[in-house]
Amino acid sequence: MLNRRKFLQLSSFAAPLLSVKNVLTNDVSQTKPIVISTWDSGKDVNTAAWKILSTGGRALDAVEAGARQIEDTINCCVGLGGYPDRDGIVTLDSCIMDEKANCGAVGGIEQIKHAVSVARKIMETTPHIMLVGEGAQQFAIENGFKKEPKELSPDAENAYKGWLKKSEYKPVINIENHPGENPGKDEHGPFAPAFFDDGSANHDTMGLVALDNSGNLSGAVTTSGMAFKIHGRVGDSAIIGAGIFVDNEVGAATSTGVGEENMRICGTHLVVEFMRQGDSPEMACRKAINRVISRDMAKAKTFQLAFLALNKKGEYGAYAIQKGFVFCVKSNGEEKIIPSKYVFDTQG
Ligand code: SD4
Repeated sequence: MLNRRKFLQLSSFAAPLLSVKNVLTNDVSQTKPIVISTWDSGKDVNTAAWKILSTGGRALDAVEAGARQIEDTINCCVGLGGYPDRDGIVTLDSCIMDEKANCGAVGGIEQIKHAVSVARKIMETTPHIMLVGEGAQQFAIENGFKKEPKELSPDAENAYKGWLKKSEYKPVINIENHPGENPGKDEHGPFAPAFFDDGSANHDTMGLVALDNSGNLSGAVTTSGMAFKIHGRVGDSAIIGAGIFVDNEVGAATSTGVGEENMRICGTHLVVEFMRQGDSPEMACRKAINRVISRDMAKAKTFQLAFLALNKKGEYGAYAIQKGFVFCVKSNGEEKIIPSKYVFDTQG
């Protein structure tokens, strides 16, 4: 018979195997609290969110703290250090949603660092959900947010100068190459840079969703949006149901990639609805990706779009159109960067 000591020895032997299984299937059950976030920069974002989740805090506070962490990072691809629009102006989109379907969003806001906190302020203190442009900035300043200088970060400045030579709006397929973990071309070094030398941009969005100890879900997303976009363009990261969606009975989802392609299908809402019908988070993301691809396969090969989802049990999963999307997970049992499953390997 298996005594307790033997069982513990066996389980500690089995733990690494179980965690390999989890990487392969992304299947963990009854895990809370937990936070998952887009791209490898999600690792530090998760750490910020975890400070709140691990001490019994609210998922809403955790996702805001995570988004603020990356908005604070200087010279980063998300936030005011990100790439500007075609007129050389950085504009941010963000949205946030809690377990009661309260939500707030901000689109095309300039010179305010913490777009996610403006979105939360809109959610908590106004009868509205979204403010955009000058009105959003005015609201932020009235509510004590500091107006930041207009200048571009050094990286963004260089990229913009490079881009101006041709001034063509041609988003690159956003990927990250992790040697060993994510086999493929590593010509951009151990981690693909956010921005390539010719002025083209990689990824610029942080989306995260969390489940707290009380079993409540929340999500937030923040971005400088597609580089060199037309001034005034607002992307999916400001749209509830596209950038994020939360249904506390079911699950939550977030997205990154070409926002227009996500907005066409209200992607994160769709992912949550698939989970409601019984799909696992990964299958729900896969079905939303299929919805996009089935409309125009040839076009889908030319852009990146990825979904990341978490259900009420703390199970998570992701799916991307292109190889190269990674996401980060943090819970009591795991802290990982996981390469997402994908449909096409056009970069390989
Ligand atoms: C947008 N979805 O503005 C964002 C861009 C993005 O990684 O996710 N980039 O369309």
